[in-house]
Amino acid sequence: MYLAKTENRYSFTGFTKGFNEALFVVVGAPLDMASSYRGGSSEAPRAVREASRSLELCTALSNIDMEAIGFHDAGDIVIAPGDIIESMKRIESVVRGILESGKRVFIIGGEHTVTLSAFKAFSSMYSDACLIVFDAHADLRDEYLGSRYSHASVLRRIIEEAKPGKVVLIGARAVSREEIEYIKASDRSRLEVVKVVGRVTEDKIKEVSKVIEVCRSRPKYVSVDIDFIDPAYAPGVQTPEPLGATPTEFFELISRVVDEHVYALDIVEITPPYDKSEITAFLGAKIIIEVAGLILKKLGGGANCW
Ligand SMILES: [Mn+2]
Repeated sequence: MYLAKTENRYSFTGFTKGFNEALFVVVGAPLDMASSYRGGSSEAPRAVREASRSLELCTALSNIDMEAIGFHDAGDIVIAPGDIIESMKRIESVVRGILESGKRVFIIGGEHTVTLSAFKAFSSMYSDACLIVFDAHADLRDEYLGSRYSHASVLRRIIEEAKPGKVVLIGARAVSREEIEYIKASDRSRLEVVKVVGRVTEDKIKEVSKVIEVCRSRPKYVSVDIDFIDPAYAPGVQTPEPLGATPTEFFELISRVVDEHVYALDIVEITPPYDKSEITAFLGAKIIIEVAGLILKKLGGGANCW
């Protein structure tokens, strides 16, 4: 069969499963319009797919054979050049379509603004939803550089417009006074922040587990702004911020967060033009594969590798 010798090098992991058979769907959202510093995140879906083809598919954290499970790669959402509002509507409608088909969706951004659109689709289906965000920043400004749809305002817009049941922000090592005031004035049952600066200690892992407890049986959307991880390990980001976690520490934390109720995950702000040696793209691809394995393990499905 000649097909065994061909591959789609632009699909996630290199071989794509049919939409109907797949539980996991990968989609690119190359929105790169409202960033304040350096651009290039629209290149991330391509870079992450390329990196994914060189990773093994036996997961490290859950010992699941993801090669046997597979992903459907839905391609990239078509962005309307220069029109952020229309582009955001398209992201929302594509993500809603995937979720309504009963799939788990992995969204490769794009800048963090992608999360606003994708989470709107999510919360319209799951009113009680928990949004778990890993981010060096708080993204809670009312506006930034005159824009209300800036990546620096995305969490604030999500809270106002999509009304999540609960937001847990993990990270927030680089915040402004305005954002600290906003956090202090917020209802803790709606917005909780676990500040992570530097090394992730055992106590910090316990704190995250405790805060996440209220979301245990609720539908969860996990948003990973890759700048949560230290720029030494994730240099290809829009706004690098020192004193981040190592990838090992990040995987410790996310493995406490992910369970069978995670229906969507996005990875945002990967910026390939600044990604020396493709370090950040590989990390992004690894996160998707590992989280899929963790979900499957909790669902009691999938075959073990070892
Ligand atoms: Mn962010």
